[in-house]
Parts: sequence; C-alpha cells; structure tokens
Amino acid sequence: MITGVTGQDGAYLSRLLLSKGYTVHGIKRRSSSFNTGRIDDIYQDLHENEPRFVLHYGDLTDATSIIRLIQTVEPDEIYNLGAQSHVQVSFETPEYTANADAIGVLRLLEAIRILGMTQKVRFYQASTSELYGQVQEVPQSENTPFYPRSPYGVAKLYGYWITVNYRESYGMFAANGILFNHESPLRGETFVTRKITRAVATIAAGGQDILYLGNLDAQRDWGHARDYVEGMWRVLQHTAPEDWVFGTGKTHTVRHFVELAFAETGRRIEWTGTGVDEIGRDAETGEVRVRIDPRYFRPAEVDLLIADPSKARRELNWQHSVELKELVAEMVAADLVEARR
Ligand code: NDP
Ligand code: GDR
Repeated sequence: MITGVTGQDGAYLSRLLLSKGYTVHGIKRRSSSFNTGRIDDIYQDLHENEPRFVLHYGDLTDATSIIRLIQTVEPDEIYNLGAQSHVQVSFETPEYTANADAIGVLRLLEAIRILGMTQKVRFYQASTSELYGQVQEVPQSENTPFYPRSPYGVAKLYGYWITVNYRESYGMFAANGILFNHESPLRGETFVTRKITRAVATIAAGGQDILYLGNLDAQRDWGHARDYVEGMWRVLQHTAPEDWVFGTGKTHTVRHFVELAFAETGRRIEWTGTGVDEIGRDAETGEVRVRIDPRYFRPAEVDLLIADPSKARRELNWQHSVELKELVAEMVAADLVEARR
C-alpha cells in the first residue's frame, strides 16, 4: 500500500514494486481536477481480471478512511509517502501541514495497531533531510541532531519520532528513510529544480523571458528519485527496522543548478549584482534570464544539506547511480519536449 501514490515518488515506487511482482494499492485523494497524470500509464481498469495496480480514495487527515483501507487491503508493506510536501507552502498552511504530515503518520500507525496488524505490516515513513534544518554538522548522518526550520520540517519531526516510538513500544517493523532532495522529470513544478528546468526549456522554445527565483545560495544534495525509491524498498527488506540516510554525499547551490540547466540548451549564464539585485544574463546576447523575487525567500531557510549515506551503502548495498549533470540533462530534455509541444 502506498499513500501519496499520485506524487513523484509514488509514481516511481509503484513502477518498481510492480516490476518486482507486487500488487500495489495506491491511496489517492479526491480532487476536482485530474491528479493521476504521473500514474495514468500504469493504471489498470478495475474490471480487468485481478489488476495488480489498484487505486482507492482516502486521505491522511481522515482516520476512518485509513482504518477502512488497511482493513480491506491487509497490506504486507505500507509506504507512507503522502504529505503536504512543499516547504514554503507549509508556512502558509501550517495547521494543515501538521495534520497531514504529522498526525497522518499517527493515524496510519494507530490503524495498524487497532486492527491487530503490528506483527504483519512493515511500515516505511518518508522522513526528510529537512529534519536537519539549521546546520549542526556536515555531512548529515543518522546521528546528526535535528533542528527543523519550517512547519513542514517540524511536522515531519513528529512523523519521524512517532515511527520510532511505535517500533519501540509495540515491536512493529516501522522504519524511517531520511531522504535528501531527489528530483526527476516527474518532480512537482513548483520545486526549484523543476521550476528551473521548465523555465529553461520554455525560454529555449521562445515562450518565456525571465525566470524569477528566491535564494540562489541555498545548497542541496540532489539525486534522482528512481534511485531513492529503490532505497525505500531495501529499508523494508532489511532484517531489522532501522532509520537510514539516503543522499549522494555531494552538494551544489541553486545558482549552479541554474547554470547547468541553461548549459543543456547551449546557453551560458553570467551573474552580476548581489542579493535581491543579482541578475543572470545570457553571456552571448546579454538578455536578462534570471531575476530575484523576494517573495520566494522563506521566513527561515535551510542553508546547507549534504548527506553521509555510508550506513545505507554499507548495510543495504545502496548507492546513487545518477550524478547531478545527468539528472539536469534528463529533466531539461523532458521539459523541452513539453515546451515544444
Ligand atoms: P509530492 O508532493 O510529489 O507527492 C505528495 C503526495 O502526497 C501526492 O500524491 C499528494 O496527493 C499526496 N497527499 C498530499 N496530502 C495528502 C493527504 N492529506 N492525504 C493523502 N495524500 C496526500 O512529494 P514527493 O513524491 O516528492 O515526496 C514523497 C514523500 O517523501 C513526501 O512525504 C515528502 O514529504 C517526502 N520527501 C520528499 C523528498 C523529495 O526530495 N522529493 C525528500 C524527502 C522526503 P496529490 O497528488 O493529490 O497532491
Ligand atoms: P526543499 O525544495 O525546500 O529543499 O524541499 P525546493 O526545491 O522547494 O527548494 C530548494 C531550495 O531552493 C531555494 N529556492 C527556491 N525554491 C522554490 N521552491 N522556488 C524558488 O523559486 C526558489 N528559489 C530558491 C529554496 O529556498 C530552497 O533553499 C524539498 C521537498 O521535496 C521536501 O518535501 C523534502 O522533504 C526536501 O526537499 C528534502
């Protein structure tokens, strides 16, 4: 069972599990517009004989739906990927974010307990490098102290600890993957990487002039989502329920990501000015391509994330396979196809 099946990771994880022979039950929420674009190609008609990919309506803020679905599906593994996952949006909707991202985890764990399935179900919680927040130590490992910097990070902190607590209290196989940023052509359009690759592609196709961004100095450890869902699966196949860091061990600024993305379309960006007056120009034509819009600054920022994934490498034999340049190339190429269409 996958919550958040319609999101980036849900789409990659569904494919991975189907390829391994699983039957996948995805939980999606009701929306007034289509929200299944990332999984439409694997959706199977319910009327087919024994479909292996089944979607159910449910919501992490609705305990009744969670209990009913777990009771009906009787899953062996639950991957809790559902969340209000946008850090900046969490400052605008802090209460909803806490409800879905913190109490939502509790609802799942309690449902498992109420239904007497603590010894049957293996539970994966989508924890995040946002738990580290304000830099305490670099690189960040399973032993680095947490200091979240957003309502999202604080909600995820609860999700992390309630998962640990149910493991310790009830002997559940409940584990956290502490995942650093991972991206793909399926990444949501308002996260910075996809926002950049879409804008670069649209500019190349002649449809947009300027890309407006916030903090260009933030440093992130970016990998490819496909590698990270493999990590999630390995967490639940391990002999014991533990907590694991997944990342590449390399970090780059948002500014560098911008440069790499433009380079994919044969453009070089030259920077002038500082702070909100910083401007990125096309080095050849002099046209302004990037400007700062302070609206994208966050009330509190996470400046530097860099993973120490050595435990996952050592004990799960997990390693990222896609470097940043390759990731950017794949994202820009996919967005160029979209932009030209
Ligand atoms: P997305 O934002 O792409 O997907 C989030 C999913 O959660 C969507 O399917 C969304 O549904 C669903 N959802 C949102 N609110 C609810 C709710 N109340 N009830 C049920 N489902 C809900 O995120 P990603 O795929 O990128 O991330 C997956 C998980 O991993 C998230 O929990 C995220 O916080 C966490 N994470 C992500 C990282 C990353 O770099 N991508 C890194 C570390 C952790 P809808 O499609 O209808 O909006
Ligand atoms: P993040 O991802 O906050 O790390 O959370 P995001 O791509 O939103 O921001 C990364 C960094 O880029 C800076 N930034 C901008 N961000 C956005 N969205 N839009 C902009 O215009 C912009 N300009 C600069 C941000 O300030 C930030 O420093 C993601 C999510 O997937 C979380 O769910 C997940 O837990 C973490 O990654 C790990």
